[in-house]
Amino acid sequence: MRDIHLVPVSYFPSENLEFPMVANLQTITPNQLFYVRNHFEYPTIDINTWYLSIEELVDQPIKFKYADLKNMNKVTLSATLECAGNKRSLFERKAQGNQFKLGAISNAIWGGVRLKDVLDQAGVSPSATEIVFEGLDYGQRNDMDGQVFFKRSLPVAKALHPDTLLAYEMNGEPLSDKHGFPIRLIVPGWYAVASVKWLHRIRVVDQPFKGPFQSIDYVILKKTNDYKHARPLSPVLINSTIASPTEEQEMAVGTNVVQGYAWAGEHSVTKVEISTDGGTLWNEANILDPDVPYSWRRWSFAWDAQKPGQYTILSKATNEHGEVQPLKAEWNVKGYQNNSIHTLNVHVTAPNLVNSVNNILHETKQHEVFEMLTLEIAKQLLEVAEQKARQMGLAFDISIVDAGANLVAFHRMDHARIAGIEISKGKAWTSVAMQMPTANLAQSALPGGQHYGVNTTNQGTVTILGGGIPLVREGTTVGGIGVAGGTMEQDMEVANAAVQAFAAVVGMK
Ligand SMILES: Nc1nc2c(c(=O)[nH]1)N[C@H]1C(S)=C(S)[C@@H](COP(=O)(O)O)O[C@H]1N2
Ligand SMILES: [Mo]
Repeated sequence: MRDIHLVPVSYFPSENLEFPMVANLQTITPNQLFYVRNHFEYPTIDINTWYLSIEELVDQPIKFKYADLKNMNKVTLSATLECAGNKRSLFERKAQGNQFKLGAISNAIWGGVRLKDVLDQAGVSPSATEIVFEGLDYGQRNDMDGQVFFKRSLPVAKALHPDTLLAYEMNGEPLSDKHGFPIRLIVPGWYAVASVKWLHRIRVVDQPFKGPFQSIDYVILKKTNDYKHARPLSPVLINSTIASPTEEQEMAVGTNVVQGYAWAGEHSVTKVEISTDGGTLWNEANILDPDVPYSWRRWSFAWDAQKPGQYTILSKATNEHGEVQPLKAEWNVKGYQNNSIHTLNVHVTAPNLVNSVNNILHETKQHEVFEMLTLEIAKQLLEVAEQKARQMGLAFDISIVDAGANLVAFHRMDHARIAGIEISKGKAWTSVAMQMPTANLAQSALPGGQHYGVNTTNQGTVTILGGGIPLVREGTTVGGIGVAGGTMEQDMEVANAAVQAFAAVVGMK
């Protein structure tokens, strides 16, 4: 099963999904929202016959069953995994590969055993230089013949580091099939390609490993095919991302929260600075999380936007050695390690319906806000809308529609005089929402109806339908207020009253 909130990047030949960053400012990424990056189809694994073998330059080759590993000394640690291709699509000059935006990154607490403890049982030969990790997933590459397995190596020192783990747990749950069940390697602070999933064999060797995922991919190439000068990539660079607002978002004059994440690989984030004037003046953001090794830290900055206009917002992180994100990361053929200062444009306007909805969508605790849009609250909002309609002397046919009936509700909205409050936790909408971009969704769900405006943000989307306001996140309606019965302006006014009430109920401005 794929969580409907994950953002699809590609499905074939392998599944690649981004973490829906806009909607979730959380230190620990819930398992079902953790990004997914695969090179091949998922392997099928029978845990009864599976084992992990340690081979080659060791005193004693060993095979570990799942239970053997679970009986060893357990360690847990928090580590952010970032794909080296995260933000590839942000390079101005297009680079080859999956066009990841901001969400090929997530953070979890990993539980398992130290790789060192396992290797010590086998006894690593003093002549060893590298350890090779082999996954059970395989497939074809267009630059090679036959089937290729996913394999990577680590230098002995990083492999024996006490924080390098063989993980069987992710946030307290057994590792899921998509994230490497039964065992994956976790190499904290290094680009996540090192953290081999579906681990099966570990080989201790004394020669540099040259597999394609080590020497063709995941190397920094300045010129196409210039493998002579290729540099491997390993430790994660200092970086930060503005999770909200999003590119081209409309915001209201007044105080707006700018917030996001910063991370530093094997180092610590010590400072995050925000500019709202294109990079002239910088303000220090509040770092919201403690400094936990290998883990991203959320940050937040209250921006007082005094005048309407277009603004360029930037975020810049610094580590304990004073290393700072560059304004522009060095372009490379395969589009890796883009740690440019994150830059985006927003539009500040007088307060209106769109930006008040945006404010709700982009508050810190947004995921909780959606949880708060219960049937009870919907009833309250409906009352507010009814009251407003009465004040305006308009007759609205108002009804509450529950989550199971969303589709019906939308089809009914092309009729005049129907009002509904949409409360969907996703399920009822899945099939339709996954197949259509949000703008189309609005139109096709309203046969013959108009939609008054569409404001598409980077990952979250707010769509204003004819007289209605479904709040749409990652193409999925999660709640909203539909009003119809008057002119467009009248419908909007009624709906706006309910939006403001919603903001008040959930304790926001
Ligand atoms: N066996 C195997 N391990 C793998 C990969 C893979 O395709 N196969 N992808 C790597 C890459 S490039 C990344 S970014 C991470 C993604 O881990 P996730 O899917 O748990 O987020 O797994 C790494 N480990
Ligand atoms: Mo990756």
